[in-house]
Amino acid sequence: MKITDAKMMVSSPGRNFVTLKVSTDEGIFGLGDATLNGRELAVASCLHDHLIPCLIGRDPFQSEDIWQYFYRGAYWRRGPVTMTAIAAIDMALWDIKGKAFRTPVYNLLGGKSRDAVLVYGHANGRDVEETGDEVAKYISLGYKAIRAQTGIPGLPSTYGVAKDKMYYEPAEKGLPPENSWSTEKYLLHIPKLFESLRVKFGDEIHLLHDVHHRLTPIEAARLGKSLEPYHLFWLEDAVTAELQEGFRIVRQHTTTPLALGEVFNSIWDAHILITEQLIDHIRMTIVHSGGITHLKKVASLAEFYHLRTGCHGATDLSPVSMAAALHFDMAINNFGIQEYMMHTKNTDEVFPHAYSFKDGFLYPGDGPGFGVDYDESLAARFPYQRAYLPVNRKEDGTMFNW
Ligand code: EZ4
Ligand code: CO
Repeated sequence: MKITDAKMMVSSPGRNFVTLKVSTDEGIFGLGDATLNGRELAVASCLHDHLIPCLIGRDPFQSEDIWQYFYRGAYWRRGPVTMTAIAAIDMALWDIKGKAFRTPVYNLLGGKSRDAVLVYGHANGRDVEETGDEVAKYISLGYKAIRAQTGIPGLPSTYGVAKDKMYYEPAEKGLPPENSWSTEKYLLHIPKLFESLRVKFGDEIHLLHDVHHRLTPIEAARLGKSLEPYHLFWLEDAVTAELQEGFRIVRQHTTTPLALGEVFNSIWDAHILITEQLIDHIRMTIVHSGGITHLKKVASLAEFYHLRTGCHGATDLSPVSMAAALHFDMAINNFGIQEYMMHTKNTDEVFPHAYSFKDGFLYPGDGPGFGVDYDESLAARFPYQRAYLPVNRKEDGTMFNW
């Protein structure tokens, strides 16, 4: 089989998505997601201007060699733009292979290791009361695991508190919006949220929380300790992780399970975290970490160090990414949990897909490949719209992490 064409398509059915379609001389095509929130066109150019010309004519079954060609074969390695572009190609190749063998991709990765994929949903509110109401809503929808975020008294905006409750979308059209932040106010408030949720909903429901890279190691240690009575499933992205060694400090002080890595692009962002067992869940995801080919190696290394996965799965990951993650989640032994945010109706219509939600679990479907399609003529009705994630400042105006 030969790759005859590869087309990079940008559309905005509710939000911006970059989608790669790789076609072959046997009429089979594969899809890959290349969406990098707020930097969509950089990945589109990387694919269109630099990688696609080197892809035409290759054998799509040689996904390992093609991966190595674009990673090892390049002098300039890693980084989110490059690794997302490589991931899109890699995804499309696995999709082609599944279709060629008429089997779901999970069968090519070792077959089903479980019946279904445990997911967590997103409850958020302006205050503790409203977040509690949202948690109740997710429980009634069948969710067994729920991430809870809340507004912080005295701050005009907080990460994770959405305008539209069902479709959380942090990117905004136009130039980047500005949020404001106070570590002191945050640290005082968050334990009150989880105390209230445990009183209302008991011990069984899995609760998660995302700090979104806002604390220093010792502050994260304090938060982790103060949340221990409420036994979180995980505390996510407590500290920015350019300095992996920083997690030694967090780890020494708290037994709250730690999750990290939605912004990581390769094993070289996580090798110390994994081999020193500094975290419990690795959140690297297929689209931003070099595709299935790289992530299965990361998950295998993590398996030997008692880590489980927890792939990123926000709305800026297209249904192609979501499906790829589900096939991966089904197949590996050390799967932990999968993040899941519902896409809007427009997104679902542009990307018809086989996966479905029932009682807190996602099912990938048993069709060939990933089971996702892309309606090009419908997508053409939703052109790209410039949009950015917010930036964040401390209350005195100092630039901070978003
Ligand atoms: O901010 O996907 O856990 N989920 C998250 C997301 C991220 C967005 C960034 O593009 O942290 O809400
Ligand atoms: Co996150």
